[in-house]
Amino acid sequence: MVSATILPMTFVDEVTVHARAGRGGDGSSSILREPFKPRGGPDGGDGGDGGDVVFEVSMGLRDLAWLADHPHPRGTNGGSGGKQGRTGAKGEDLVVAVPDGTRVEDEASLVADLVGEGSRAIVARGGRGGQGNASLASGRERVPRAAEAGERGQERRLRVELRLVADIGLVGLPNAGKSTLLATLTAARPKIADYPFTTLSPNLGVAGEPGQRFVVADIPGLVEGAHAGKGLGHRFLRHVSRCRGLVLVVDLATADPAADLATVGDELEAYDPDLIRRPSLVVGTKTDLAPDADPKTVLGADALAVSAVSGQGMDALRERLSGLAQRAADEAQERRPYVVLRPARPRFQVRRDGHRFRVIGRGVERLVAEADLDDPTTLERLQKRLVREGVERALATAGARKGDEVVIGQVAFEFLPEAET
Ligand SMILES: Nc1nc2c(ncn2[C@@H]2O[C@H](COP(=O)(O)OP(=O)(O)OP(=O)(O)O)[C@@H](O)[C@H]2O)c(=O)[nH]1
Ligand SMILES: [Mg+2]
Repeated sequence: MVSATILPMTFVDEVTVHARAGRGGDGSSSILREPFKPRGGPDGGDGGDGGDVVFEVSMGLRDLAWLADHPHPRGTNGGSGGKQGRTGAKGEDLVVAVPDGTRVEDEASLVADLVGEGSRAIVARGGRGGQGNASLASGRERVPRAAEAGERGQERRLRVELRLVADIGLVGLPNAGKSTLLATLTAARPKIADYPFTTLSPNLGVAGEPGQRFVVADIPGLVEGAHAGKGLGHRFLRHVSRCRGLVLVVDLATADPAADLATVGDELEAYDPDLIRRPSLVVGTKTDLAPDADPKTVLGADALAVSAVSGQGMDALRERLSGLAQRAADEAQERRPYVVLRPARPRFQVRRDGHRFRVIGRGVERLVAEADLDDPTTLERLQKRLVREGVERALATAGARKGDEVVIGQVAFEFLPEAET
């Protein structure tokens, strides 16, 4: 018998993936031979570029579940060049739909922060196609016999995380009534129950009047120590970080609502001091259960008291919320569609290891990887190129002497500086 289990949908807001872009196609090294022509020309076409891996925001998506199930996104390889100057096909890009607010980091830095419908970034770049011998022909070398190999596609280990994008975030201790507020203010139907940590993943809802809509996020309950990982911890505090305005939700029927409010404020501040400077509003809930509590004295002069049961204070809350959303939008910096940071890097580095020197750099490694080292002409051309790139000088500066071993990519050379030969 076949038995099927339906697993509860989990909310994935963190995932590590290995993205690999497509390899560039090899260039062709074909020589045209035609009857009655003593010598044909080189007619090998270029290889096509490899496909990129691209992330693109799609508003319909809730989380990163697709990436969690497909942690090896790949671009397609480019096609090889052919005879008669035929260019290889470009590899297909893989476009992965991600939710609004997806941040991508590699080991060193932020790669992209994707906010807004259609924001996209290349997270792994396809390799360039190799040049065919037709493109490589020059005045000095009219009939090159070799063609370039295609470049490898970029391969990257990426940490992808979601930081929800919302105008207003509802924050508070577990069981304070946050989800109830979201359900009252918006069409969202979050789970509501009389125990803490009912909400295990953030819910979004749209509130406000037509033309003045704003997105409200119901964030799972915070507890004392959340900033240090307690309870559901900062997994969810990070979703607060992108809310432009905050509503601090406090249950008026607990033993000490003022202390609860202080705890929430402390947790926000400990996580990121900027959070408590955001435009905010304090809302006391369950006023039907605590008719004697005066929210102004307990929670501050600006606080509002509401009850989801009697509906008391709800109209006032709606009004205050759209004011807050407006103020928060005015104060917030313009959201950039996305940032892509590429720190400037020297084109290569020389690392010394005894008498062995390693030259590390994408461009330089590529030159070597693609050269046909058995062909003396190519080898000579490579050597000149490396000199022009400043590799020889850098090696000398690093202390390389004649006869030392120099490793570039997968190839080892003997260091024979031109100056001394
Ligand atoms: N009497 C009364 N009960 C309320 C009111 N608001 C919420 N509740 C109840 O309080 C309990 C908790 O409400 P939730 O909205 O689930 O609270 P929450 O803050 O989302 O809780 P977590 O998701 O666990 O953090 C539920 O049993 C609600 O029915 C209110 O205004 N009056
Ligand atoms: Mg809840």
